[in-house]
Amino acid sequence: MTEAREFRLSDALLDRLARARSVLVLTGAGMSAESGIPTFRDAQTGIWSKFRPEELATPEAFAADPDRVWRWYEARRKTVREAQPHAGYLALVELEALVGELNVVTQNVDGLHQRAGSHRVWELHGNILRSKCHLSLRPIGREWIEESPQTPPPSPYVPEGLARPDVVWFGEALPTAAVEAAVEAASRCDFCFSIGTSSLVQPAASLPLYALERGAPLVEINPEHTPLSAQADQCIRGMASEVLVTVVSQLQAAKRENR
Ligand code: BJW
Repeated sequence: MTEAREFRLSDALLDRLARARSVLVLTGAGMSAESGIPTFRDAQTGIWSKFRPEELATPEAFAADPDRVWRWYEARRKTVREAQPHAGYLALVELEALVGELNVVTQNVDGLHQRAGSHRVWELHGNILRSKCHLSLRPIGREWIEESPQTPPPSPYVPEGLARPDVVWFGEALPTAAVEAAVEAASRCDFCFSIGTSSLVQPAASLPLYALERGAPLVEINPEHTPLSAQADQCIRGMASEVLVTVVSQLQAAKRENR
């Protein structure tokens, strides 16, 4: 494994990427950090440096104090609505045109990959801008939410139901279609990037292992060491935006040379 001092892919890995027919990109909160959305576990700025996860991101927390949890998510929704995808997101859109197929599997709930223009995006932990009934789990439209004076707004479907964010809390099952697509993409890929994730939360953290089992090279982009680092073929210790712009430029140059 190589710990790159600069933000470039090694020549051997660049060659594998240039020949890849299916690329998997797994992203976590670090991908959105440079767009101004706090990560979860970073010591100084992470959301959970101020709150304990079990107080806010669990069904039990919502049952105990729905108003508190709803208000916390309202504040985070505001941040997400104001955020813009950074250059790394745009680099991933460019990457789509350079490889056979690109699947972006994200743990993020902010929708920035889709807003940047990536086409094949699988959201493992839902989307913070959507809401659903906490009992029937049926989707609730933004208009209903905005017109309600209550926090949380009541469910339009079930008398005792409340609106809750359409995200996946600890102990909850991930959306089946997204998990199936993600496992399938990981098992099929011939190159894998893990970007800006602590690689701690399951089942997302296991996806790169499926890629490794298949023999795909794994590149981690993260300024910090993670439990996945030891298994990566290369760890690029930089910020997602700068590294992705560099890697995609490298690939574009390599493709021009081979024309
Ligand atoms: C940069 C950067 C820059 C900074 N550039 N990098 C197996 C073993 C043990 C436990 C479990 C297991 N299987 C399941 C569990 C339990 C649990 C779990 O994994 N717990 C672990 C903590 C141990 N998992 C679950 O409960 C999951 N559900 C489940 O498995 O259900 C099973 C089931 C089946 C059938 C029926 C019922 C149940 C659900 C997990 C849900 C996670 N939800 C959250 C909240 C989402 C909503 C919200 O936003 O509020 O998802 S928790 C939080 O963690 C969020 C994230 O998506 C997720 C991952 O965080 P991430 O992305 O890794 O962020 P950080 O902050 O941790 O790391 C950021 C990284 O970026 C750092 O490394 C930085 O260095 C780096 N970075 N700036 C690049 N500029």
